[in-house]
Amino acid sequence: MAHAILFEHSGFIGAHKHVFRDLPDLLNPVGDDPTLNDKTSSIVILEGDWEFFIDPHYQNKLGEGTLGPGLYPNVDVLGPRGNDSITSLRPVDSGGSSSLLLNILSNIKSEIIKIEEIIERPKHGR
Ligand SMILES: [Ca+2]
Repeated sequence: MAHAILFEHSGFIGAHKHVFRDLPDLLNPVGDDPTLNDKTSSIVILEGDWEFFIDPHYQNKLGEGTLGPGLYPNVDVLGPRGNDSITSLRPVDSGGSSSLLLNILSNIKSEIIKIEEIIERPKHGR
């Protein structure tokens, strides 16, 4: 499960908020409190690759690419506009499906190697 924690101040200090899924609008969260809108100054990512945005509904992306698991004591990593500006965020779908795909590809590869060995065997016998 994707898991990020937003902190109000740099160095993982102040109010914080656990996020487990797409959060389209920190200012108007459904059934939640809006206190961390435009306030995030440090981030812990426990699982998943996340994207962060200045505006609601994933508009105006911060930084390049995604942030993966790690401790980010300030949000410089999201670029000069990153501090106190996050209003939406989401995990990029990578975890489950791609590792499943990699497992399938790995299994296919090992089957191909077995088949190649079977095909090669008679040649060596001649
Ligand atoms: Ca802050």
